[in-house]
Amino acid sequence: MTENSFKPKSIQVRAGETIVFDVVNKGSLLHEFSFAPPEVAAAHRPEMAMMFEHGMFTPDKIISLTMTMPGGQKMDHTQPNSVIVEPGKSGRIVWKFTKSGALEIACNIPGHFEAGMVGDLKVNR
Ligand SMILES: [Cu+2]
Repeated sequence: MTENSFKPKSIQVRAGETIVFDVVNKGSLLHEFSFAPPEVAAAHRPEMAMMFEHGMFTPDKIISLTMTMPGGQKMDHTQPNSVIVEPGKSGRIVWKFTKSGALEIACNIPGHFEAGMVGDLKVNR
């Protein structure tokens, strides 16, 4: 990952395969590697913006992946299908793809998806 793109931008796997994604951030800002059905990813973006507003992240640092709001509500960014990686570091996701379909790879750090930090992950049968 770098500003603001994924390489490769397209990934193909097979249903039934377990994939180890070792994701390296070669940029100078925080980036996320996540994959989900496009509508799920779209719903996640406003949550991520809220986490930024509440100081869980800065543009280049993870402050905390979980946070309790004053009202007791919990915000959490520890989903198994996403990893947020600081500049110069790497992260890992191990995932077993069970069914075929088209998923979206996205960085949901505010502004990055909009700047084109998006890709596709095709799960073939
Ligand atoms: Cu990014």
